[in-house]
Amino acid sequence: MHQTNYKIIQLDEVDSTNDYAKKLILEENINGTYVIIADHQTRGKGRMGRTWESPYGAGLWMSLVLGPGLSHDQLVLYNFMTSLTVCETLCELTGQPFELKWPNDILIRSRKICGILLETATKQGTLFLIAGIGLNINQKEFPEPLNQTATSLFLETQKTWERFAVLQAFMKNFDENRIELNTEIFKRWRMMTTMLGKPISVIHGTTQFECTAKDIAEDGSLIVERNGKTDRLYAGDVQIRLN
Ligand code: BT5
Repeated sequence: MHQTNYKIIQLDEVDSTNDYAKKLILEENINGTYVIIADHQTRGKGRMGRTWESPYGAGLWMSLVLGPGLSHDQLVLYNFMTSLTVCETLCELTGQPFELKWPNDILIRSRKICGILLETATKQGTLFLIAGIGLNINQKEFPEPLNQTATSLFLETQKTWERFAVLQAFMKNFDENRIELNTEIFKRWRMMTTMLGKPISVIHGTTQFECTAKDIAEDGSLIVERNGKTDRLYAGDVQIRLN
C-alpha cells in the first residue's frame, strides 16, 4: 500500500490550525505533507469570517498542508477529495448514513458533524493548499444555538471515540484516494450527497433566493436552476440551506 510520510505537528492550544499552517508555509522551508493538529483552538475559523467552536479535546481540529506546486485543477480535486474522504471514513467507522453538503460540510440527520475550510498560500510562486478540518467527536452536548444544528460522533453512536484512531482511519483513506486523484472523485462525491435535484435556499450577503441544486461542476461550483435558467455558485460567495 502506498503510504505518504506525513509530518505531524501536535499542539496543545493554537489560535487556528489553518493560521498556524499559513505561518509554517511562509516562514519555514517545508516540503512533504504536514498534519497540524491541536487539542484546542482559541480562534477556530469557519468560512466568511464565521467561528468554529473547538472545545478542548472534543474533536479533530486539524489542517493538512498539501503542496508545494499544486495546479489549480489539483486544488479543486483535493477540495472534493478531502470532504469525500471524511464522509467515507465516518460511514466506514460507524455504518451510519453520513452525507455531503456542498461545498464541503458533512451532515447526518440534517446536523453538521464536520466543516472544512480550504485556504491557499503562495510561496515563491508555488501553491500550497491548507485543508482545515473540524470534526466533532466526543461532545456530549452543544451550547445554544449549535445544539439545534450540530452533532458529534458520540451523539450519533453513544460511544466515546479515540481521536487518533479516527485520524488514522481518515489518513489511511486519504492516502489511498490521493494515489489516483482524478475527476472520478466527482462521481463518488455525487453519490454521497442527497441535495442534487432538490430545492435549496441560497444566502448571498443580505439577499436570499430559492433555486434547485442540479450538479457539481468540475471547477467545483454548484450548478443551480433558477426560474428556468442555470447558474453557477461559488463556495466563497454563498451559504446554502437545504429546504
Ligand atoms: C466551516 O465553516 O464549516 C469550516 C470549519 C472549519 C474548521 C476547521 S477546524 C481546523 C481548521 N482551523 C480553523 O481555524 N478552521 C478549520 P462554515 O461553513 O462557515 O460553518 C461555520 C458555522 O458552523 C458557524 O457559523 C456555526 O453556525 C457552525 N459551527 C461552528 N462550530 C461548529 C461545530 N463545532 N460543529 C458544528 N457546527 C459548528
